Amino acid sequence: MTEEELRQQAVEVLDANWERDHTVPSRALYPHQWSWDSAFVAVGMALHRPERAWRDLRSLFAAQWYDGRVPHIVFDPDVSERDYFPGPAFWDAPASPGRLGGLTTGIVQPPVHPVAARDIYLRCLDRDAARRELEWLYPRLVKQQTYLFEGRDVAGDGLASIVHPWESGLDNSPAWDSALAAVPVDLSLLRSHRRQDTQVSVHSHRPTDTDYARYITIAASYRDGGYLDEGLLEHHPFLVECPAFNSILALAELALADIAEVIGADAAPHRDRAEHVTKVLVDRLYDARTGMFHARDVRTGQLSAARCVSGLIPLVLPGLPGAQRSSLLDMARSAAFGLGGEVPLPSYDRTAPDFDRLRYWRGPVWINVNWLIWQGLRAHGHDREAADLRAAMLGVIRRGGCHEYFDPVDGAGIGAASFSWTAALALDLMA
Ligand code: 9YW
Repeated sequence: MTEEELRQQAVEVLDANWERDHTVPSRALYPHQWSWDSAFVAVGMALHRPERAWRDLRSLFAAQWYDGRVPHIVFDPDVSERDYFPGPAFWDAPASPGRLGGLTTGIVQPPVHPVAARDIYLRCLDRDAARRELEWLYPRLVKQQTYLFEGRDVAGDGLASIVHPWESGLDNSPAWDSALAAVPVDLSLLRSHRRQDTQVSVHSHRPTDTDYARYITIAASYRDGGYLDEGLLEHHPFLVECPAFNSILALAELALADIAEVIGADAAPHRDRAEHVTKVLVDRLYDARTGMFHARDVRTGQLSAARCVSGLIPLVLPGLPGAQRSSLLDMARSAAFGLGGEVPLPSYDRTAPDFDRLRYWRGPVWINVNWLIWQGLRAHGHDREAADLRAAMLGVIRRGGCHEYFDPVDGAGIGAASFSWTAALALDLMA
């Protein structure tokens, strides 16, 4: 497939996944609006349909909660409760402002949106119209950051905690295994609520029933506490500081600084916060013994031993100190992740005994995290390796199509076939 044919295919995927005012990640598997998916999608959609890119972000932020959190899913009221589990009835979220009348989850995802907003702006020819979009979004983006910095600083160290593996966007990553082990498994929860993902996708690719039962227990605990963040340390069963989530939190501040300059707001506090988070990330989540970053279980204070792609994402930060930058590059180039090879980086250490080439975030290649690493390589001036990674990403997409994820051994496309962020980021890579 030529680049032109891939571009055409990617545009068709995005057009087919557009629904009224947002893009669904995949028609079959994910029929609602997902938070960080909308941001990645907007980056690529800005190239051919900027008005839809803005609309997607606007519809997501129209469902923002009063406390600033942006829900990880905004449910489409026209989709049956049976088509995705857990749906709105399970989440039972309090009414929030927004056209969907409060049909949302109560958890969040990484705040990629400021990066998307800045990128759409830079791509828009009508700068005045684009500036008006930024003026509408900016206070909402800031409110989301404030929620994460204040409501979610559970450990009081300046990093945001996630309260559920779904909040990371990397659902069943081995990074959560040690923290999840303390969560009781009640498989009867899956008998009373039928999993929908395993009806439309291959079971051996998806999180196990044990993991899923734990996800439901954790979500129910947060819901039953009224989605309040006070006192989480005393009663919530899962609290983790994720290096990818916090890197994106800092990256968001850098994008907000750029946006602030465009609309005449003060950029300096955003740059200061980005610098501070970068420093705390290094102090708290970097392990000199492995030379990479690891998730911290806030309940025990322990760093996870697992070497996951999330531990390389701090590379996206231009202010990462030289020592960490070079050790992350060494790890990325090592046999564990294989930067420079024909296939992009896997989600988990290829040399680990429990590396699983098919199961979701326990091995497969995902384009969005590789795209972040690609940004990092460019930010640090590693242009040749950035070009190699770009070629590897486009190579698997050209051979396999716009799949949800790819086999890290032979590069075959697996998961949902017409997946929005793969299509959108392919467009961005070819821009
Ligand atoms: C789920 C929609 C979401 C992504 C996540 C990915 C998966 C499963 O699909 O989550 O049920 O939410 O892990 O990153 O946002 O594409």
